[in-house]
Amino acid sequence: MLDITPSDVLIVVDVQYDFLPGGSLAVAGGDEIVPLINTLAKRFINVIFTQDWHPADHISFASQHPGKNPFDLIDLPYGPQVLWPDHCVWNTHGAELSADLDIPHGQLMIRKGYNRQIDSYSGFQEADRETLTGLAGYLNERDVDKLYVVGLATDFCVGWTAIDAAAGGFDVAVIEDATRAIDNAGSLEKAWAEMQTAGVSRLQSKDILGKSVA
Ligand code: VGL
Ligand code: ZN
Repeated sequence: MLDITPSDVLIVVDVQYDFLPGGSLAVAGGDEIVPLINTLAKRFINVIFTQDWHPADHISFASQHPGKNPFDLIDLPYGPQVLWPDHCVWNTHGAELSADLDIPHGQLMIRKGYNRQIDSYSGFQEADRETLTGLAGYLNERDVDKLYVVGLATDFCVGWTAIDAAAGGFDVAVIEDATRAIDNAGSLEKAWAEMQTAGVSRLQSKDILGKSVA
């Protein structure tokens, strides 16, 4: 069993209504992980949230590209971009974190994707791979070495956050059963392969809780 130390950080990625059943970009089973995330969070002194937070005319929305549909791939100045249904528009219900999260000790919220022209799956940097969010600086100032990542979606915001964390020199693990995936066009398998290459550990919640939590 893994020992969680007082300096370890749990990052809870994008547990927002638009990614939960009934939301505009619903991730299958997304609601199932909320109780497990609450249980895991009790083991951590340090919990950080990310929140996908887009303007209504965000460049990642298919609605902004005439003739395009959600899940189409386009080329943007910073690289390929999957187009999405409108989601997580700031100040809408869909952008709110689930009220079923019970993590009162959460200490920081990183909003991402608020620049109209650049998407941001990762909690560390935007999709241009230049614009930083400040999260690495925050963690480094706090002398954090080890990160655990949970939330939605495994193959996009969880995966990119974990890979950027590893690239930034953090020891990072994704707790697989506390994530759910979009899994579009092989994206989940690809994300796990990329995470493995980046040195991200793949854990299950029982590795931390010491028992299987159904
Ligand atoms: C996400 C697609 C678009 C995510 C965010 O949270 O994984 N996916 N925006
Ligand atoms: Zn988004």
